[in-house]
Amino acid sequence: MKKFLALILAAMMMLSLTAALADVEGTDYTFEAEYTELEGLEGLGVSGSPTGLGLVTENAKASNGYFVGNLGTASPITFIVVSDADTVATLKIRVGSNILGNCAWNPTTLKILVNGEAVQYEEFTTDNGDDPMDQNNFKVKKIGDINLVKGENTIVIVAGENTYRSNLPSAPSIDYIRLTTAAALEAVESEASHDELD
Ligand SMILES: [Ca+2]
Repeated sequence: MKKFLALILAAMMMLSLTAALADVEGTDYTFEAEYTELEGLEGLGVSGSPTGLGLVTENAKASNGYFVGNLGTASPITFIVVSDADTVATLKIRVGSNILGNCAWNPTTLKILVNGEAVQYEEFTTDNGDDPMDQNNFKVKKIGDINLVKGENTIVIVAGENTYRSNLPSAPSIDYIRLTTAAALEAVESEASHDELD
């Protein structure tokens, strides 16, 4: 009987593993970083430290025309996403180099937290690219599948342990996050950001 149960358990584990490896099907939801609540955040600039909406920069190659950048440990970007069900979603982020040169981002150098839990993801890199007029060189990076709960969820992206900006921890510039899921999602966005940018 024990052996039988063990077999059932093994089969179930394999099934759930298969499910985890398959791409999540559903709708793509894009949430712009510039619409998150930026008030009270302190950034990390080349000269001086931008704060709040000062973290937003206009850029023709950014989705919605803006991105947030010059981020440090005191400027976590927090996306608040309301889901109509407990669900799994594939998380992608569109990030730029923030003119930091070649940087490697991984769960140590860049923390991504979903409902307070650090997401383990494969390292990705950003670089300034070849175009001197576009030193952000935005790219979409797949982070992986995350669990969302019914109701409010927080997805935080914040500088981890690194020395990428003048020996201080920084982060890539962030254009947006994209979630693909079967659930219906809605973002809670900053009125101040909408008032300023729309
Ligand atoms: Ca954007």
